[in-house]
This record gives sequence, C-alpha cells and structure tokens, in this order.
Amino acid sequence: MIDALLQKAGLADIAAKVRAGERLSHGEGVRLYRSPDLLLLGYLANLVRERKNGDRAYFIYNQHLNYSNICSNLCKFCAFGKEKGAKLAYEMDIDQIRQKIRARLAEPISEVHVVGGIHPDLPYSYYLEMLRAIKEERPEIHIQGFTCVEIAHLAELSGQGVEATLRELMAAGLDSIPGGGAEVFSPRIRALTCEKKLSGEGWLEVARVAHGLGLRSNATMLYGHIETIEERVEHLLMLRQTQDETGGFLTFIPLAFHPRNTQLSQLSRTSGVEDLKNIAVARLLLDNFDHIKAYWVMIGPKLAQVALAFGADDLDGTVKEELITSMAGGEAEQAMADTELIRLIREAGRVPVQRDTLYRQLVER
Ligand code: V47
Repeated sequence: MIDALLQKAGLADIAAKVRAGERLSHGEGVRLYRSPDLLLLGYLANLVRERKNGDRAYFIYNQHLNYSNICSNLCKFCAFGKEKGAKLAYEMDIDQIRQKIRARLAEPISEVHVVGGIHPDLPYSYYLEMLRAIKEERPEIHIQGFTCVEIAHLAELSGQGVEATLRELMAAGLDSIPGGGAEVFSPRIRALTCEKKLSGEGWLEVARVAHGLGLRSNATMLYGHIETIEERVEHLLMLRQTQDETGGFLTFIPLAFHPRNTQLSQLSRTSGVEDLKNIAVARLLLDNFDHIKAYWVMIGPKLAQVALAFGADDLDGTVKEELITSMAGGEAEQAMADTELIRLIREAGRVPVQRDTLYRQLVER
C-alpha cells in the first residue's frame, strides 16, 4: 500500500535509498521539498528517526540567558538585536547574570544556553568573567554558550585567533556551542539579510576549529524568509559535509522565521506544513546527524509534538526567558514545565528521556 503511494507520488526511488540507508543528493533534497505529500515525507523521515533513536524523545531541563541584545549586525530577520542607546536595548552586568543563575538554583537545571548580540564595546574580559561567574554560582551546570558568530567576534576582541580564544573560553567554563547564527549559508541570502554577519564559510570554520578541540556544537537553519529551496538544500549539505569531516555536531534545529518587528515584517509566518517539511527533509538529508530538534518555542508545543512523527527526536527543553522569538512575535509561552514536555511526548507515543546536553540520559521518566 505504502509502496503504491510512494510510486504515485514519484518518491519510490528516494524511498528505496532511504530504506537502504543510502545518502540523498542535492536534487533529491529539492524533490522532497517540492513534494506536496507531507505524510509520505513524514513516513520516510520517521524510518530514519526510529533507526537512529527508536521511540525515544529527548528533552532537557535548561535555562536561557540572553545577556544583551545590543548588536552591531542588525540583521533584517532579527527583532532581538538593537542599536546601542535604543529604547529596548539592554545589557546585563556580571552581578545580574549571577542573579539569573542564583534565582533558579532550586530547579534541576543541567544546561544554561547563553546567547547575545555582537556588542560593539563590551570587552573580551566580560565574556570570560561571565563564564566564570556562572560556574561559581552553579559549578555542575553545562554552559552551552556563544554562537559561532559570537566566537568569531570574541576572537577578534582577544586578538588571538579562534583556536586560542576557544581554549581560553573553555578554561573559563564554556562546555559547548549553540547552533545559532548559521541562518542560510548562501552568500546571496547573507548579502540581502545580514551583510555584516560572519560568512557561512566563516561560521563553518569556527565549528570545525571547535570540534577539533573536542567542543561539540549545534547547527541551525533559519527558513521561511527569502531563501529558495535550493539554498536550503545547499545549506543542509554544507552541514552534512562538515559533519563528515568532524563528527562534532550534536543536533540540527530548523528555525521557523518570525517576521513581526523585523525589517522583513511584510512576510508571512511559516505554515505548519512548511515547519513539518523542514523537519522531515532535514532528517532525510542529514544522515550523519544523530538528532533533529523541534524547537517548541518557535513552532509551538502542539506542532513540536506532531514533529515527533516527522523526523524530530528532541523537543529542546524548559527554556524560560528566551527573547529572540518572543520579540519577533512568537506566541508560545517562554517556559514549559518538564511535566508538560513529558505529557506531550507520551501522548505522541514516544518514550520521554530527560537528557544532558550531550544526549546522555539523566533521569528515567
Ligand atoms: O541565530 C533570529 C534566529 C537564532 C529570528 O543550539 C530568528 O540548541 C526566527 O539558534 N525568527 C538564535 N528565528 C536561536 C538559536 C537556537 C534556539 C534554540 C536552540 C538552539 C540550540 C539554538 O534565532 C539566531 C537566528 O538564526 N532568529 N531572529 C526570527 N525573527
């Protein structure tokens, strides 16, 4: 039955490759994106998802810390970044950062996700102090901090190059790198939406250096603005190529564009079909990534739950106080109880696994 449907949809050859565990090409990725047969894409992505992760669906008890939104890049798709002196601009001093960590010591948080803008004048020492202060307040916490774009900026500030800078950040407490700042690697998209930002090649190079030091990192793609399907597929294949070289990426997170309050506010929000398709196609193309995350803050908890049948095996976590999405019109709450994440996972027919950042099981739930 399913084979007849795959045949009818013109996906039989791709299905044969997926079943045989063979790698898909650029052209096949484009065909998957163009296919209107969402359920068949989900079926195929789920084969890979279950091959890699069985029925497990991961979540983490985490905390977000957006230390400052002051940014000199001011990307067109971003509502979070503000010019210094702007009404909504803010920056936390080290004491405020300590307070944010201290305020939640009673909760079983295993990871703090630290991201900010490209600040024009905070000194390099601020970032090292921030890491040390977080570890002083909560020594056992895993700091997943600073996107590859921030790391490149810190390397400029330190004047020592990326590798020596990363070594110093690691000595101060950095444990892994989040996936932000990748956007779409295409130079065309970067020129049109984020011309001041580190290039796609530059982003991948920071990830390579980090992986060479044993520092794991995540990868993202911001979809649903002005990028083409071909550019999405190229982005995914560049990540796949880098993962072949280093094996250092932990997870891939497709990020749904939220237009409100951005310079691209004339665009529509992504649809549910688009969101699920990006999860499914990523699962199918990124054969060397162990995990695909459905970030509930951006696509909403209900769709993130459904995504567990379309290739995703991770819902991210409890989060709290994430401003990048909410400032761009995201409507999901900024925090979710672990009990709610567990309920969503169970109702999707999966087995909840509370993980640490490196996907080691922490608690049987
Ligand atoms: O780099 C910016 C994106 C990213 C918007 O590593 C926007 O586990 C949607 O990378 N609409 C930061 N997206 C967030 C991020 C992330 C989130 C959760 C988990 C992880 C992880 C990483 O958010 C930015 C940019 O690509 N972004 N503006 C917007 N208007």
